[in-house]
Amino acid sequence: MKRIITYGTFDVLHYGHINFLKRAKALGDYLIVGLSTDEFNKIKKKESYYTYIQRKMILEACRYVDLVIPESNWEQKRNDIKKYEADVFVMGDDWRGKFDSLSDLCDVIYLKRTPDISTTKIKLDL
Ligand code: C2G
Repeated sequence: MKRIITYGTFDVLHYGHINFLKRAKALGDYLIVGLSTDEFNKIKKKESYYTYIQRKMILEACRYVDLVIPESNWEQKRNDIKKYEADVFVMGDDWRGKFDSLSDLCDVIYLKRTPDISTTKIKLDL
């Protein structure tokens, strides 16, 4: 059972997120998503349209997601990787290099971001 872990806000879930989650899941058998809490979003200076509970419900409906856990700070990743026995840590390549320090614990992979889609773009276009 190859376990994959990733983190994010995943607000107003769109096909860019789904394309990411699909490829992340394809790296193994079980995908854990650390979903940014509303409080952590404030630290990330990110306003989200949906609350954590709403974003969690939507994410749990995604066929590629097996478990959603709260992401409440920047520092929890190492403990999470150990606690959930993750074999792979994966993020979109806008984060390329930022989490290489985790490579002593698991594989660290960055996947190409899906171009021309973001929650901000959706808000502006609407
Ligand atoms: N993503 C993507 N393509 C897009 C938009 C997002 O591949 N068009 C990916 C991002 O690279 C990220 C994931 O989808 O890996 C979630 O995106 P966000 O919710 O924007 O994540 P972010 O706010 O960057 O939070 O500790 C890590 C942070 O919580 C990451």
